[in-house]
Amino acid sequence: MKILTWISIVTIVIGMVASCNNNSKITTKTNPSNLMDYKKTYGSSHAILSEEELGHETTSGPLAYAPNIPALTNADTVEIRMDVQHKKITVADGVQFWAWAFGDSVPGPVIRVQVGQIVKFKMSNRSIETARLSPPMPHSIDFHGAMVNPQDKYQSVAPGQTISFEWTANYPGVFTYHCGTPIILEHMIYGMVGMLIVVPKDGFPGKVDKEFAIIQNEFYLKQKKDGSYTVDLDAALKKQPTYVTFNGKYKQYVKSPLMVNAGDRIRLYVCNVGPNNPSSFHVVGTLFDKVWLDGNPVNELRGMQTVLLGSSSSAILEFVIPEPGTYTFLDHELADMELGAVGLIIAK
Ligand SMILES: [Cu+2]
Repeated sequence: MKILTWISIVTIVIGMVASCNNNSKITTKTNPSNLMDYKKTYGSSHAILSEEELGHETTSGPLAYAPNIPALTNADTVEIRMDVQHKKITVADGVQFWAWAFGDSVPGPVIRVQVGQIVKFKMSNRSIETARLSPPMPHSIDFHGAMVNPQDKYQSVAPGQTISFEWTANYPGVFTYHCGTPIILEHMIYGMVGMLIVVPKDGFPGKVDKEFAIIQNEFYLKQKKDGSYTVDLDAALKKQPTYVTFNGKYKQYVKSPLMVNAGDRIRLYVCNVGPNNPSSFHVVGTLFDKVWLDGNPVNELRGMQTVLLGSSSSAILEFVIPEPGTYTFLDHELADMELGAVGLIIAK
């Protein structure tokens, strides 16, 4: 009996050790936290404010206009310029207003950099150029994807001034950027919002057939006596948007759907820049095979129907278009759909 008992104990212990070894091997290989096991860079030199003469160029660097995704720059340092302008933009048919814009669009351009890259950012406040039509205004930029002293890098820039600062991309993901000058809500509903994509060092895992960037934002507008439109801060304080749009225009992808092929694996970079309300992002007729919350592959969920994105939250969504047809993507908070947060994907 004693010998048998000892044999069983020894067998169990060996089994446990073996299984521990197995587990630790498996853990080492697949533990997603290893994706985060790399050097991060904190802090950088002070931002510089200058009276630099404004050139004609309003943007430069790895930028594109959603739904397009910009190409990556393959260098340790990436230079990005994105000036602030006041310009008239169209939100829906017959609805235009004087927006405050990063670059020359609302939302601002999609920026794409890679983990480890140093971003050398420069922004001129060119609101003074249209002073007769839209009063000059201080502006700033707040990158949710950066780790810096906000009082320094995100300080307000007077009309006619230029700010330069740098930061290092530490975390992969999809991040909001916005103007942080008070009243922040007002600056954001005037259009100062955008999306930054930070690609992991080895790229996002897996291959897809098509990629699109979708930025959801709210517009709060009121019509003036002369028929033109302007921002309605009271409506924004009540969180009652006039329009909720994908990439800045009311139902634009109903008129001009995103075109794909049946069987395609699609990757959407979705960012709800708000500024007030959540988005319940959904695609009719498929399920999200993978969801990376905030766009970080470590935060993976599978088989999701709807992804809840709070204001300034994001996700990368991967799904297969199962067969030819028309697939509606929408904010399933259905009032938002009626206000414009809806589009179509057509699969041939
Ligand atoms: Cu601003």
